Amino acid sequence: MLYPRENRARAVMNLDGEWSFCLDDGTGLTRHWEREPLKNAEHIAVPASYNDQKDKREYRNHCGWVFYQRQVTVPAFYRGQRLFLRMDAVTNNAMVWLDGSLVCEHRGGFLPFEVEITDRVLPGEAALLTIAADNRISHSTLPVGNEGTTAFFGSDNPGVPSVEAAKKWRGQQNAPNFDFFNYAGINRPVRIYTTPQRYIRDLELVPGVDGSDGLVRYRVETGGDRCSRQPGNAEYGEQDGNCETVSGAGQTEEQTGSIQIEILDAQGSMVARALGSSGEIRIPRARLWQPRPGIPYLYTARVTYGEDVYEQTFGIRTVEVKGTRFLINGEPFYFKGFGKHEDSAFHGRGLDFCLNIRDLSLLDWIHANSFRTSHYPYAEEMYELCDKEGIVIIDETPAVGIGAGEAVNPYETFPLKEYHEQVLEELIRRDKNHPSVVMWSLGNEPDTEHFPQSAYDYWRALYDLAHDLDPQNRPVTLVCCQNDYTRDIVTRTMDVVCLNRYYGWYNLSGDLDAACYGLNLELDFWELQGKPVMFTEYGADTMSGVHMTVPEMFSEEFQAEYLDRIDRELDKRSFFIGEQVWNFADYATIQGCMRVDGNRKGVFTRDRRPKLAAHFLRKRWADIPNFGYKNPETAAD
Ligand code: E8X
Repeated sequence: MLYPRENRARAVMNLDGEWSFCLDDGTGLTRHWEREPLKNAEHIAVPASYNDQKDKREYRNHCGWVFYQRQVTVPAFYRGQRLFLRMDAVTNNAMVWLDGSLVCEHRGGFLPFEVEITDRVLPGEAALLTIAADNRISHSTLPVGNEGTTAFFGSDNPGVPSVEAAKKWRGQQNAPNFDFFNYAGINRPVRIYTTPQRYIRDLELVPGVDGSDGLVRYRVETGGDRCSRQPGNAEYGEQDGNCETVSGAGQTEEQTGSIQIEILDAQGSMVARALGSSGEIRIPRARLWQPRPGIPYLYTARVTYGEDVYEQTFGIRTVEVKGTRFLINGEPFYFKGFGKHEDSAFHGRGLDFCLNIRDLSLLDWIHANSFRTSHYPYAEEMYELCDKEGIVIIDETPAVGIGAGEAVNPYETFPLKEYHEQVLEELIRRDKNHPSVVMWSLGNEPDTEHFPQSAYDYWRALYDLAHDLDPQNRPVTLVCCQNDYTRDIVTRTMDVVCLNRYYGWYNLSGDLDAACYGLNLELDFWELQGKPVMFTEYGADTMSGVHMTVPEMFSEEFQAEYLDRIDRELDKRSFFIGEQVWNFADYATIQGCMRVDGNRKGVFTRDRRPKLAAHFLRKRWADIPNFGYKNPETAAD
């Protein structure tokens, strides 16, 4: 799916700003709130989660639908163009109406969806746009919610629902089976964009290297097999019969001949070109996309098709797992970075450009080279920034929290598979061209221990699907929870073994000697598997401002010492290819007796001030190069 971009053939109308807003009282859908201006509406900012915008418990803890509304007038001079309405993310499920009629629905809160509305709006006249968002989570959603219990941190009264929630929401309640606040609403931009009648629908770019040349395989998908019938725009309706059928498959020679692709270098000079809907382009003496501090060199593919044009930046770089190494451009890469969240004061999970810039600046400051989009796909703008700044991304689906205790086999009990396939497909379709994305994560910390064979069958099928779907065939992983790793038969089959481990925090709490001992027992096990292994999480909750001379848990000194001690063990293992600390910054989560105003494992505070550990990591990572940190000769391949 292409990101909306304006150019000489396309316009983009951004619908962000202040919208009208109502929490559903349970009657919104049956009473058709979408048909009229919302009554007793409040003002709300888009994009942003609604939860923290008002000082009301009902906003923070709402469970169910909410309604957003605004008038939209597409300019009269857009007449004759196709119009698409695109929502980048509505969390978790969405319904969208124009003037009271449903134009689309979408399941899933972290990926874009769009609908052609050429026939639904009259350019020059106002239309009423209503978007409803449902934040409910359950064992059949991704991320996963618990049902029939009170909270993530376990019910001390099994079977007893939270009284307040039960009363207020007719027995419904949201009980995340994950450790971040279930921020909801229109979290990312809403836009209308235009295209000519025959248009470029998608573009796939697969970079490769041949000696000093770059080789780019490409495929263009087009749309516009019928001219749209636009109200008040009869001339377009009448042209129906003259439109050629042009779409991805089954294109004629003559039609594909009208597709042109030019490759521009970073200065905008054309360095190669080709005709046709697919093919291979050679770029002589290509410059590679390299992670920072290397140069993340970007080319632009400019596709033209009839009147339409679309430009997509891309990088020439290769990614491959070989033995126990993770190779970028053929060289063994070492991951230094974090698991992150989209999380900030007031905005919740809403797109915040300034914060993204700031976060990348901090990654630069601390000499990190990568992060994981824990625990859901992030806003597209972030990937674009990372493409430009040379930050490496492990791109994760929203599959966090699959598991329901040792008594229930989640893979046989809950209908997740199809939905999981859908999000994986949408994720790869959206992010396939980003050079920054070097690996897919199918999910975070599922139960792989209690029902090992079911887990294997479930995750291996997704692993195969991800490889099939990705034109670049990037490595695929599944992020594994601290568990009895000897029982887990799926993690060891992934391209990279990604471990979340808390020796010295959740287990062997505070005892770093014992923690290192336990960690080494486990590392001995992984050494035998012959795979590259990395930490995608390890960390310690830390209250900024708490200092100790003899470091104990929750102090800044403890967090720094914990990282130092664990890192020294990791350094001894040549198959260990990376360290991503949990978490980049403190963030909001569900309240509970293990959380003091959120999860405090941030190396930065929520307002991005460094804790002591940030200075430690900055020093450590300054001395760790992107490539060749571990002696490749000693790798077990
Ligand atoms: C934590 C992290 C959590 O925030 C993250 O979303 C997933 C958790 C640790 C699980 N991983 O709690 O801070 C640890 C289980 C240890 C037995």
